Amino acid sequence: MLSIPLSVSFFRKLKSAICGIMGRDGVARVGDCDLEDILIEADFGCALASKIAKEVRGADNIIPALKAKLERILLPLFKEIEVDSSKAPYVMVLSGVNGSGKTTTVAKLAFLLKNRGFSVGVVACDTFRAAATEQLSEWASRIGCDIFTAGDRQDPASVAFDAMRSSKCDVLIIDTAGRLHNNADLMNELAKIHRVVAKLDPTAPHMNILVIDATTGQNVIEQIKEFSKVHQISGLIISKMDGSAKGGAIVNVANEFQIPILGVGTGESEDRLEPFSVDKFLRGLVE
Ligand SMILES: Nc1nc2c(ncn2[C@@H]2O[C@H](COP(=O)(O)OP(=O)(O)O)[C@@H](O)[C@H]2O)c(=O)[nH]1
Ligand SMILES: [Mg+2]
Repeated sequence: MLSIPLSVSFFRKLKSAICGIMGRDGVARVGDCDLEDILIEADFGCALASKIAKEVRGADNIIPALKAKLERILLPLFKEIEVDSSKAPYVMVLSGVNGSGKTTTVAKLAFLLKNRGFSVGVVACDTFRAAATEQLSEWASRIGCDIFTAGDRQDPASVAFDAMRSSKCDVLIIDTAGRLHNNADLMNELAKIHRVVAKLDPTAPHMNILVIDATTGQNVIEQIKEFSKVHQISGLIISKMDGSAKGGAIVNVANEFQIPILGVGTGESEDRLEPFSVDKFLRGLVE
């Protein structure tokens, strides 16, 4: 099945906004302010919008100049998901705010890595909502991977600990809660999962993946800052790129944090995780 081109509609809109203010000769020579406004509206954030507007000023044609600029920001951040099998179990922890797509992304990663020949277990550490374990169990039976769930009143960190101790899997993918009573609870719980996992393997968790929802806009910056306080983020997976992706916010994130983008979610099923492709991402700008 052909995947929906990432962010095409977003960049098409951006392009038509720029074309709307270009000269009669068809060449997009726009003033700093015009372009800056358009970029701010497209969620690039004020500072980056202003920087890009200044840098592409005077270009013979704004569209290719803008594309080249965005490529320079985004290209270094592409990274493949890799598993170091000498670490078995290689532990991945997925975090993110409620509804960002963590549980779905756990399933997508399990599917991807199972297809690469790894034995995979998923760990239901979102014990905050009963439905969350059920959701992950359904995914596990659909994909055909192991699942580790909580016993009665077991806390999330001990679920992770038990999973690590008993698993014979090459990879363990830990699903976490996105909302607790307050933000401090959520961050403490994540930190505790990290601590107990490290008790069994000081190098674990081997990968901390933050799942961000592409439709979120500028709030993504705040989310990254918050989660970075708990652990170093190894990479981002951007979910819901098939929706009305706020392309500008992703460029802003890339520019501000230099965190690798490990993949993008382009749908709800397990096979909808793709490597981040800058070409695809920017396609709407040039088509
Ligand atoms: N269209 C689309 N929907 C997604 C994607 N990833 C997750 N979702 C949907 O977003 C909703 C929340 O996902 P979930 O994994 O439960 O989020 P969590 O609360 O972070 O665990 C669900 O309805 C998912 O089907 C994606 O890449 N594309
Ligand atoms: Mg969930």
